[in-house]
Amino acid sequence: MNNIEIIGSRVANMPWQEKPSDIKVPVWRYSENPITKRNPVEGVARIFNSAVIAYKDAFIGVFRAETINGRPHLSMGKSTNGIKWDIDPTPIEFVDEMGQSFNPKYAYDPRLIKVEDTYYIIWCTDFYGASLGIAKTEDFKTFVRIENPMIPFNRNGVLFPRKINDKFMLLTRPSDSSHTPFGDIFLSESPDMTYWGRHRHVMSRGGDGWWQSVKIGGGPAPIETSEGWLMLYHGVTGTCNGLVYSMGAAILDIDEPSKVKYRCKNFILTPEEWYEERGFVNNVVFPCATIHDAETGRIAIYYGAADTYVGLAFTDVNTLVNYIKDHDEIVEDDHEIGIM
Ligand code: BMA
Repeated sequence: MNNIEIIGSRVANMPWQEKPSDIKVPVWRYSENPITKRNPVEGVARIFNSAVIAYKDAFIGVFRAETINGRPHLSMGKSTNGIKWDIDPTPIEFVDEMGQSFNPKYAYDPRLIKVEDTYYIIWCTDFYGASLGIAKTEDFKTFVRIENPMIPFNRNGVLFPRKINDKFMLLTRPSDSSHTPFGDIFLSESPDMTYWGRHRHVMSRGGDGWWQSVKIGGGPAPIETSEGWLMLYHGVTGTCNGLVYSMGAAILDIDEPSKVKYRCKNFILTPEEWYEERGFVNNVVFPCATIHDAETGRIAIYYGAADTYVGLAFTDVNTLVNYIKDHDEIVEDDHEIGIM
């Protein structure tokens, strides 16, 4: 087993639970899952598919809050331990770059990523159909929306946590206007967070891993490791009872992240517990964030469960990266740079 390191910061009060001795898989669930319950705050029926980040010796989150009229918005939350969250029931107020109100009609599946000294929120928004919204904040008080980065239809926008070759890097999943019965992961780059181009294909759905046969989409911000970018994502299969969402993992090249170095043929988490199998949408595991500690290699994964709850799972960088390498199976031309 190779010794793999996370390249990044130390997180002193990392949420963590040791791997139970009877678990043989590389990712294990928090014993007190789910960490959000139904009707978590006034006017909100469910919180799921949400993003968290370490901030000033504590944690901050942007939560997908499904209101009691069924329309999702984004709410801020705070936590001292990454497990028990104090969530604001009111939506985040966004302004445009001139300071005028610029609020989305709906907002879901946020990611929250720090690049240099700025925190970016990326979510699925309405722009004549599902597309990506993006906003920046430095203090979690003022949230400035940058104009629509992509044309419709697109979902699952995930920023890399640092520039690569002096460019911001964004994973996306081009979609359709509905529940999208297809979908691969693509990469776009930008010099300034406004203009995105040099689009490349990163990863295909399918392969022998039937759990990802219908579509795949980015998850948490990729984690920089000594082996490459550790990317968690969701993969979807179709059954006679509808879609099933699982979590997968791959390693991308550190300087050319449209090249997949290793891709795990097995899912690393799939709906098995009651809160993943049963909810507003059954059988959904949908990762959106990690908190990870460079000193210990520990990784806490936050995932939406059954479009109803937030679940927490754990792994460590050595266990997971070595598992990916041991079960590597590249799909189609994923090793390529992805220009054509
Ligand atoms: C996707 C998104 C996610 C959701 C998933 C399962 O298309 O809408 O927010 O978790 O479907 O319903």
